[in-house]
Amino acid sequence: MPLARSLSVTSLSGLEEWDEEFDLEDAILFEIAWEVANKVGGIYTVIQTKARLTSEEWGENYFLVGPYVESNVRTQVELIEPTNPALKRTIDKMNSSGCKVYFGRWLIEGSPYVVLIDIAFTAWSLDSWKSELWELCSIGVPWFDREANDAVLFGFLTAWLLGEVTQCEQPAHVVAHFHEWLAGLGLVLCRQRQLPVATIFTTHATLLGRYLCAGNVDFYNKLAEFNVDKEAGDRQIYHRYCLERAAAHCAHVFTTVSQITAIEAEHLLKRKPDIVTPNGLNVKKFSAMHEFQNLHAQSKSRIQEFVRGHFYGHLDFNLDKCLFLFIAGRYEFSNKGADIFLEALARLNYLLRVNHSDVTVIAFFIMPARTNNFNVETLKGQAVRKQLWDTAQTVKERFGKKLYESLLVGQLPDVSKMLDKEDFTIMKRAIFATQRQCQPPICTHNMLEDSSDPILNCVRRIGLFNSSADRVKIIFHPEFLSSTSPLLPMDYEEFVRGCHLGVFPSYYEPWGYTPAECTVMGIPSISTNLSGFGCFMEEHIADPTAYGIYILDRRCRGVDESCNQLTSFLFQFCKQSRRQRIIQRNRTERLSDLLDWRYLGRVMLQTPRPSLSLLFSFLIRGGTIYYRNLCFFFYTAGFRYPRPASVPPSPALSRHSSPHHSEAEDNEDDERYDEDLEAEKDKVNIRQPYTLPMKNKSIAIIG
Ligand code: G6P
Ligand code: 1S3
Repeated sequence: MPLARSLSVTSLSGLEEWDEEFDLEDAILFEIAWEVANKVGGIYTVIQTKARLTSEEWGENYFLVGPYVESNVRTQVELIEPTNPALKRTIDKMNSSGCKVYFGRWLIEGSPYVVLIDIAFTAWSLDSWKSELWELCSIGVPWFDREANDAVLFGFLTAWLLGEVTQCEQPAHVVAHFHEWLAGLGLVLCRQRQLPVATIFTTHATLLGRYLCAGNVDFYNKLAEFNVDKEAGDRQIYHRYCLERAAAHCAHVFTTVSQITAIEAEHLLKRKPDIVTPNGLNVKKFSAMHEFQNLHAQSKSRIQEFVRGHFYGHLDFNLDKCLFLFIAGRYEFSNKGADIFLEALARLNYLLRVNHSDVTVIAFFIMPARTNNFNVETLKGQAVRKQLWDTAQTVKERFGKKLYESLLVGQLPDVSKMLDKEDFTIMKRAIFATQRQCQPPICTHNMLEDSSDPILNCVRRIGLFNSSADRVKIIFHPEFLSSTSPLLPMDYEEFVRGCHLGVFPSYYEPWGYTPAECTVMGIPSISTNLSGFGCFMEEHIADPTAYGIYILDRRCRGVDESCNQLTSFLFQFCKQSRRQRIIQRNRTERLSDLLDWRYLGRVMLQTPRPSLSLLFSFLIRGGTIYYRNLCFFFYTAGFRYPRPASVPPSPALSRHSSPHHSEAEDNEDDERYDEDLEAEKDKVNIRQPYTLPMKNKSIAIIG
């Protein structure tokens, strides 16, 4: 049994040097993660969205530590001289000992200080550090695991940095918060070297959990039964698993992002997290108040433009009756629920067809895979659309000129002569260009692994090929969105605003920022009761569905049943009228504050000089140091957002309110909906900020 695996650490060990009473003005917070100024996945969002608030709280004493990646630094970081004298000495010393450590401001909200370590520059130390790691903890990292090698370099360098900082003449009280296994070794080394650093480790997912779920395993029912060593070994991640487990056990405070991941960590990492800190967002950034409905309309029309090009020659559906659904994220086919989404789309297609629905659903899959650029057919679609637009403009100008000349001589134009032969020729040529022998493509790019790609293979199996008869169409965009794309020039936020529904039926999702982002932009979403977000919303909202937060049951139902439930959510959504969707978006957007970092259960500590042991006993009981002065996170247990006061939308009782209605829908009438809409409008215009009821105003354990 490796040594690190059996470490048992008491909550305060290593901090004997700290006074029993200390002034928090002297405390320094380091937050250490591989995703500092380096976007890989969700941890980037956590750090980036929290930075403003944490900077406000800790001011000059807050430092993020991450890897130096030149391309990121060039665009995101302003390099400056270190501001803190102890840190300046530390960086100078490290740089004169063969390291390359940079200091700067990360150009995001809050402009936090960043310490960026060039791990490649110190790669010559890798072998000796790996030997040291083996001597210390019996963790052997194989040469071929590039990510684990990076974790070793990053870990030794961060421990070196913290060691130097704490060796200054007047050492400050240092709190170091490490995120995820890639940064975890730094924490293990701090403890092993007995640095006077208070450590926090947050896991955003467990390595083993992610791997097990991606396989064909009944994960949640078997959680308590896994032979973790064997499972990690079988998947060739034993060394990574050891690093992760060692960090979790060595930390003074161990946290995770949701209750469901806390249970997973308890079984797989063998330590129960001391506290759950749900992930928030910087809601102000997304806040568009009453404007968000207009933003939806604007972005939607840009997606419609793209669709016009993509489906050229097959535009036999009404774009005004078209709903845009999407799934986005890391390409983990079954973990992120792309498998059951596709299956549900096939069932939805059947339902829409047999019910002769005039609604068309376009489902976007935004999941990055290995490609070799856009495919010709997709680019051609946008070129054809552009050409049709240009032709229409040319004919319009010629028409306008003739009309003008006719009016100048005081005559009403002879409409039959307004378009001449040449105009018709241009238009016919443009129409001929829209002829197409093939169906509109499913995938926008040339896939490198086309024949084994799970989304494409599933589409082949369910037979949804964008044919005219299908009411559900699929577009797979295997690259993250960008406003500079020649195909769909929109960034992710604009795209989300233009869609109607985000669909995230994940099987493995410790938190899940995608539905949270939809919520703050007023876009309804589907998540699951196996995702941190879904469970959080279920716990804190009396009737989530009424707010456009559909929570799929993947916990107590089999796959087929969950798939039926998802199909039913989608079908119900398709049956809503435009008016109902508008009402629902208003309700969804009202939940924004619940997801703001500011509201996620912050409580001010009223004494500026807490006793250390009390502080830590508090931390162990359920708080965590996040903010200076001291603010603590409390889990918002017990709070429930009330059911909406107005009548919940029912597809049977609706009619349109917007200028774009179809006549058929205009004819539907129901007084209750007028009232309902007015009630909703009032609530949106006079938006009342609410505060979550706090468990304690001052912390009971102090004093
Ligand atoms: C927003 C706009 C309306 C528009 C509506 C379309 O509410 O303010 O002008 O009609 O979106 O909604 P839909 O759900 O059909 O995209
Ligand atoms: C993880 O990123 P992921 O998409 O690999 O961390 C995120 C931030 O805590 C979390 O939202 C997500 O569920 C995890 O899976």
